[in-house]
Amino acid sequence: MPEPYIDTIQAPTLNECKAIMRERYGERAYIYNHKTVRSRGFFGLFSKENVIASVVIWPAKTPDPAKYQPVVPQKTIDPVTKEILDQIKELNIKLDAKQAASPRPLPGAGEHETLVKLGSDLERNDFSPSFRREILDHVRSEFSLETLNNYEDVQQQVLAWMGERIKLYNNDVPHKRPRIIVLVGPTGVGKTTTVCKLAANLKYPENGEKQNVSLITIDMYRIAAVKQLGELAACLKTDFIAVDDRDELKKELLLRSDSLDAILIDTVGRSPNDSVELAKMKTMLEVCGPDAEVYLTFMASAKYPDIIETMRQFEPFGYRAVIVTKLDETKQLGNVISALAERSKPLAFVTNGQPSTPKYIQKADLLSLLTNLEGFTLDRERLEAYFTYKLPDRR
Ligand SMILES: Nc1nc2c(ncn2[C@@H]2O[C@H](COP(=O)(O)OP(=O)(O)O)[C@@H](O)[C@H]2O)c(=O)[nH]1
Ligand SMILES: [Mg+2]
Repeated sequence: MPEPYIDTIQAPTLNECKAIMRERYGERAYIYNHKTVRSRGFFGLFSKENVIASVVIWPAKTPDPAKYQPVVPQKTIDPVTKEILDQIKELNIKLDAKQAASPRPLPGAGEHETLVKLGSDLERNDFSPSFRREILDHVRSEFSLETLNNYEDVQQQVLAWMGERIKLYNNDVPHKRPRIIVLVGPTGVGKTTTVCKLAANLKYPENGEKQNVSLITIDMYRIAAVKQLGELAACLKTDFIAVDDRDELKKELLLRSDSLDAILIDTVGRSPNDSVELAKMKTMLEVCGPDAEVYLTFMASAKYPDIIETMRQFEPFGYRAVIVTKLDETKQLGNVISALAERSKPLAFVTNGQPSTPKYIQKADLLSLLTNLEGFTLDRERLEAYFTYKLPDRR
């Protein structure tokens, strides 16, 4: 497939971005994503809003170099600036949460019927109020009254925007031996089962070399949990050990580090509201080192506020990506999509069945997340083409 040309345009308003886009590319271009950024002046004074629009030109057409020099993004940021930027990001997240809490108009009487229908479709799929507003605002600003009449078109564009907002975790990179894979998350979400699915995947891969793996549990409070993992480990013909303190974990990791390709750690199954417990677990897991791949695990059917709360509670573990379990139990994935998008957390795997076999775990992919949303009919071919060229850096 020929590559499209993609550009980023910055201007004080979306309309000005559109005008620049038309001037550069004529009718072949459209804005597929935009966000408003605010540059903050000293003490919050003199702040200025700018819109950054991502533009795709299809079929590809490059602008006249005499008229336009693409801006090369600055790659290196000094540590002090980075810290300030991080603080601003944090403040913005809090501000966004506040704004989300104060009602801005969702579609009501007098709005185009497409917006009303879309609003209710988003709601019944459990999208968060702030994500629903974001999507609807996007549609209001991108579609003219005339194009709004084509619901099918609006729907495909909305699915594409949703896909844009989900990051996928790319794990196909060379790993240091042994990989240490840790699953954290609330009780009952499927951590133990998922650890075994991952272990089975590494031990009996469809392609590639068979890996030598070992399982460790620090879920030592429940005899049943230890027994559960022990039995699963036996099925996998895999070494298994239960540890209950930091020194023991360190010793076991050292013992295994020369002979193994991967060590998978299943963690404690107590309430995540028990902050003392979580702090203890965090101290214990520190011995895994900075290269440990920590994944946060939660269920697809969890309510949006609970997912956000879980993400907050497990943030200190520095998890790299998320595993969403039990996709087979729900079709309403708006909660998951909203939380991942709003917290910018990449999705690594999804699971969709009780048995601890590789069949029931998959690498995350956008289309399967978006396929089953209620009321949405996904045009697979069109979106596949869209994602192939829109998300190269996230795959
Ligand atoms: N339907 C379904 N059930 C699952 C899935 N993964 C795990 N489970 C079930 O969820 C329950 C809790 O799983 P477990 O691994 O013990 O959760 P943990 O407490 O987080 O370790 C068990 O009954 C599992 O069989 C899944 O992908 N789909
Ligand atoms: Mg468990």
